[in-house]
Amino acid sequence: GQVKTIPTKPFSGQKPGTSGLRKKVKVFQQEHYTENFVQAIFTAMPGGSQGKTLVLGGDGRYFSPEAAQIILKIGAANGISKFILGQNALLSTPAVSALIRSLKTDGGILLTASHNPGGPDEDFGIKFNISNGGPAPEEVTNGIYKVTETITEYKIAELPDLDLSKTGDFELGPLKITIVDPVSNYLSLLKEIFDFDLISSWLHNTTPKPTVLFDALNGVTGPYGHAIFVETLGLPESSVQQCVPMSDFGGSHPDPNLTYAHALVERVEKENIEFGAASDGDGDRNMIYGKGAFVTPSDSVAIIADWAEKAIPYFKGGIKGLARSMPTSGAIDIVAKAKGLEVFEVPTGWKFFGNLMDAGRLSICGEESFGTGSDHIREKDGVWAIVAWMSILAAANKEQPGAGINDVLLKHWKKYGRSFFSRYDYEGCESEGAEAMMDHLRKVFASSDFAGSTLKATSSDASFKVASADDFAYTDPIDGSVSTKQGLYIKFEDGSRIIFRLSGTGSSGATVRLYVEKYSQNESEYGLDAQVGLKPLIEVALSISKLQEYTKRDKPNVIT
Ligand code: VG1
Ligand code: CO
Repeated sequence: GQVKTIPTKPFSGQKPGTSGLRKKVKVFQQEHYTENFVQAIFTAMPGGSQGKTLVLGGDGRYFSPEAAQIILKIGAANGISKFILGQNALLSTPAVSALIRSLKTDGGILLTASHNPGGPDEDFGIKFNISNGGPAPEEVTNGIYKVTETITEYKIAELPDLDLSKTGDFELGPLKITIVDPVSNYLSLLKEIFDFDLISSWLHNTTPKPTVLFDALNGVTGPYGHAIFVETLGLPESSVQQCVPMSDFGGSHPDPNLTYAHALVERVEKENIEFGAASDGDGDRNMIYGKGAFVTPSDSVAIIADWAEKAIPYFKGGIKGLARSMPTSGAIDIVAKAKGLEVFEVPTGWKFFGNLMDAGRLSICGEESFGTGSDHIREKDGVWAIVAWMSILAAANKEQPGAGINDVLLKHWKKYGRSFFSRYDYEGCESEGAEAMMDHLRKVFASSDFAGSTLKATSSDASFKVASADDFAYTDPIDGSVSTKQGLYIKFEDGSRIIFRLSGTGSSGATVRLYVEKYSQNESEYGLDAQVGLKPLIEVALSISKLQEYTKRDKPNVIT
């Protein structure tokens, strides 16, 4: 194909956020918009694009096939030599990471806006991952952004569209193309990590048999879930639902939490299902939910870390270290302490875990936002977390026949104490008001008498003494890079915390996230609803931030 150079002008705002560039489909469909960003990736990728091999795939959302064709043509014009694609451009985010690593490619391009809704009027996204399989670090994403600010032309090869529907090896102009089944490489990785016989024997040899429900929320993990739960573990078809990937996720929000995964929650409660789980649009998030039992993501990663050596063959040789994102509760810190392991606190976003894993200092980590994973790949991994939980239940049943999710939770809290945690999301706020609220908090923090002051709840006489308050900054212990302004936190003397952040994954407006955490070692509190225990802290957070005044919102859209 002949290479054409097309003149273009920069678009503002092509700055990758917490996880890639996410905008409305209509924004990506503007003439040259997608092309500019794709060209910027090839221009800014480490070591240049010449002769490189990349994995390409995504969650199958609307505009993915069109974007894939554009990437192939611009890639060909920029000297990329080979693309490995998932069939129909489908690959879960963890599967892309696994393919990059097992085929030792130079990186990958992911077509996803994760848990954001899809369709002609919803979101699309493009993310670049580097050769370790993880999201590009800030240095690279800042480089991409810089190119988009001054771009004057892009190169594109005149090639026919590639038929994405057939697997096999192909040639497209100068490009070598391999189209793979999206599931098989990932499935064999999971089979190396977990003891599927152990899980199977728990599922089939326990009386009464535990029931399972996996919900892919019409996202990309449907085929992965079917291959694992039905084909590998021999569960009935009724144990998976919404497992056909849809370009608009069936019109719903493919985010596995109590609000958006209500179809799962309802069936689990109605049918007394022992083990329920869901993942998000691109498959990197997970929710664990059994009858009457919800596992907070902060507890989930702590419990996986606690059981890993016992229940998961991959960790038999020992755990290197643990980590969490800053807003995630400290439950995992307590497990680390008990096991004598290093634990790291990094900013929000999976890209911050990669260096620690590459350096051999991190095995298991998680985020409060339903993200859990390990160093088997460099992305969080929803299906991995779900199979990890089944492994824990299988192992727990050997010690205590009939043990369910709640038994595992209670045992954990009795041993380590319980971190009550909740996040309030105020979606669709005006950016100006949200920024003003953050500025207001920075001013409050800056006053010399803030540390040491006492903040009072509004509906009770509870009060909290401020130990410290700051804007979270992180220095990467491996490469020394510094990331500032990663969220405003107040730590209180009793160990409780309040955190404010603005989301970096939205496609328009601002989302304010408020996180609250309180640690308890009082057994009589373990059964409490988190919202009850956290009420005084939430009141303190709302009054100190003047959130209602700045955002004009009296309620969050989502509470997790
Ligand atoms: C959110 C979560 C963050 C997560 C990110 C990407 O970011 O809070 O923990 O890493 O989404 O997850 P933000 O900036 O909106 O708070 V995914 O599944 O969207 O790739
Ligand atoms: Co996701």
